[in-house]
Amino acid sequence: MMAADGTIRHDWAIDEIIDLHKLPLLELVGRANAVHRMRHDPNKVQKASLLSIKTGGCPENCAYCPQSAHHREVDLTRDTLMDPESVVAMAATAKAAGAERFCMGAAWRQVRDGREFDAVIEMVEGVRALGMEACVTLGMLKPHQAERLATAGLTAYNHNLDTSPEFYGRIITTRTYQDRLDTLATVRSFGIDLCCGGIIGMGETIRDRASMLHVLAGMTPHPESVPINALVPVEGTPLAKQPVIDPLELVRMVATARLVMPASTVRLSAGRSNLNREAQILCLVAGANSVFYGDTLLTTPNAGIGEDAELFAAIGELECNHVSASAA
Ligand code: SAM
Ligand code: DTB
Ligand code: SF4
Repeated sequence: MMAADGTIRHDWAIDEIIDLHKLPLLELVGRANAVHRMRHDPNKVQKASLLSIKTGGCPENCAYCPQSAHHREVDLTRDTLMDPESVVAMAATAKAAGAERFCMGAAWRQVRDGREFDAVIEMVEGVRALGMEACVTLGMLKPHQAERLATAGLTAYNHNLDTSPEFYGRIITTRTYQDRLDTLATVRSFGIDLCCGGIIGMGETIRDRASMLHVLAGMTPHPESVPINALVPVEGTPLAKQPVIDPLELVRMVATARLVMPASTVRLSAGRSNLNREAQILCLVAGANSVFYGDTLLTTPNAGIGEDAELFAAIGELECNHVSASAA
């Protein structure tokens, strides 16, 4: 069993990760917190704001996703790509409310060259000009597209593995795990940071969770950013009836991610609205150091800004700019 020494390793075995994950909870959280403190400011929680710049109608069939065109029963209004000016204005509002990072998501299978991609480039440039970090998630990318994003100053590209290679085929069949890995390698080759994580609570086993962490921790370097989402079951998706997970499962997943990727930013992502203040704080103690901030994620409700003001006040961040805005 490894000591909690914060060493960066890329050779974790799945069984080693499982052993960490099943440690007694207090031991696991204690070790994760020790590693966290070696590598990060324990009082700093980065606020990232999320905006759906193009909603719904996606050709992929991800079983969890309300934006897939395959799930016709979902109550969601499709929307075309937003215009860059409004997006950058929303980023400015989010910044005024305390967000340091602005993440823009498009329900695309892949990027296509043309007017829409040009508009996304403009959004990235605009967000960077505000002095914020910019992240986009646009589906699969070709090298020349990654290059354009890098030139526009993109900080990070979000592209999740979602689950283990073994469980993946139960969740998505319109693209392969290898497609995901190929896009990640393309992004990386242009010097853009990777934001890559997954979802728990889709019916996968603990071994699947460890196996996903094994793939992430096997990357050199580790993804700079690792979002850990808890499934938000959405009516009309194939996973609608999946029970909401126990918050302590999220605590274990965050802690294990922190132990195997000591220097990465671990983002407590979707599912936070099902966690009370204390459970969220436990996740932060266990090594999460970022949250999505604002009333909505992409299409589903997030923890509210008011509740987050209480959360940040409780952990001692007394200056929480309380600005009410949909993109904040
Ligand atoms: N189409 C792009 C893609 O899949 O890469 C970007 C958008 S997609 C909505 C971004 C991520 O959101 C997914 O990879 C998934 O991890 C997460 N996500 C989507 N729906 C979710 C849900 N209902 N619960 C939790 N996470 C979800
Ligand atoms: C990530 O891992 N989680 C965020 C962000 N990356 C793009 C998205 C969560 C989406 C939750 C479902 C929704 O609101 O549509
Ligand atoms: Fe499309 Fe992304 Fe949703 Fe999958 S997760 S259906 S690729 S928007």
